[in-house]
Amino acid sequence: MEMTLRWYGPGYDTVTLEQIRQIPGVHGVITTLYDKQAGELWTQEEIHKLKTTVEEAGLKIMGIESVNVSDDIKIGTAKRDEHIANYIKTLENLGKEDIHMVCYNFMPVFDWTRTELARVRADGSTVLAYNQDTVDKLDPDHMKESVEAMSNGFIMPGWEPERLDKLKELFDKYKDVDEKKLFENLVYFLEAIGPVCEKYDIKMGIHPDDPAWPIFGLPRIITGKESIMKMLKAVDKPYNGITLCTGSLGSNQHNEILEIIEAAKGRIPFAHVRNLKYNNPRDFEEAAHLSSDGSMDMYKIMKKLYDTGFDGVIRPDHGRMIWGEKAMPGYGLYDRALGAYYLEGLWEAIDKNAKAE
Ligand SMILES: [Mn+2]
Repeated sequence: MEMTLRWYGPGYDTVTLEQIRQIPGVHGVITTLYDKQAGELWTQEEIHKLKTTVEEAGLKIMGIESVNVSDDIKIGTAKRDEHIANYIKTLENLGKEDIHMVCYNFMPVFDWTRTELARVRADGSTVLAYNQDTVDKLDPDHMKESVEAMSNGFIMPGWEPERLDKLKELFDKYKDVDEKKLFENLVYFLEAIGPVCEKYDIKMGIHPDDPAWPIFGLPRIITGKESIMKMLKAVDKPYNGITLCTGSLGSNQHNEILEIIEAAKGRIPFAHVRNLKYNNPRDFEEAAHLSSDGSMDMYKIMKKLYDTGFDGVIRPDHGRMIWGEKAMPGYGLYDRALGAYYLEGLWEAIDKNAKAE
């Protein structure tokens, strides 16, 4: 298990590499070239520069989150092969720079969706929250304005202004893409990148859909155990894995995270471990990582990862905003550092117990 923190890169993150380096046990980051558009090529020089920046701060790049997959690939337009060729070349360049884990998602149009970016909890912290009634009332045609009003000038990954500008057009392009078509396009993509992943030993971890059900009439294909196993079996190779995101999978209360870890063992190169609190079946908010602060049992999740031989990269996920910090919602330093430290404590206890038996 390698504990890391997500870092958005120079100019995009309020958290510095020097700060991350001082979190005990964290020796690496998960990062990205944040200004790259999906479908664009990442040159080896650009990757090398990012790597040098991280290494000069005494840290290592443990994986990329994300190399985004373009909507053209997801929809299967005439441009998809050109974008896949860029993706393959990007993977090759990452492999040459000794980077071996890549997270991506296959969600149409949007990345993760929340309806509030700063809901105030009883302790005065603020968190990301989701309310289905609010989503049902949102008009996708006015999503850009809604998102801008919610995010206080911060840009959520997947919700970049240039994408939101084209929202209506994008929705139209997806109108003939149902779950079956989207899944076929995922398999097409995975088969195409297979040779380069195998050549450079790159593990791909698809991020589950968040929330884990269809929204705005768009299809969702990575929502729970059944769909994950279908995806893993469709391209049954070690390079084709998942990012085990407990918060995203846990957004659907019917998902049994422990069963998913068991079923997908050996195919989990990356884990996002965080908690959330359910207020009712249509409303959840993010919580501190501590089990008792939310609805999930972090001990059991870490234990199951340990027992199934998880040896991948892990990171705490969205944190609360605490202690007056101003940062990208979900991505401040303080609460994520607490989360990392807590998860490391659980892991140490589990490991020592196992070895004492
Ligand atoms: Mn996640």
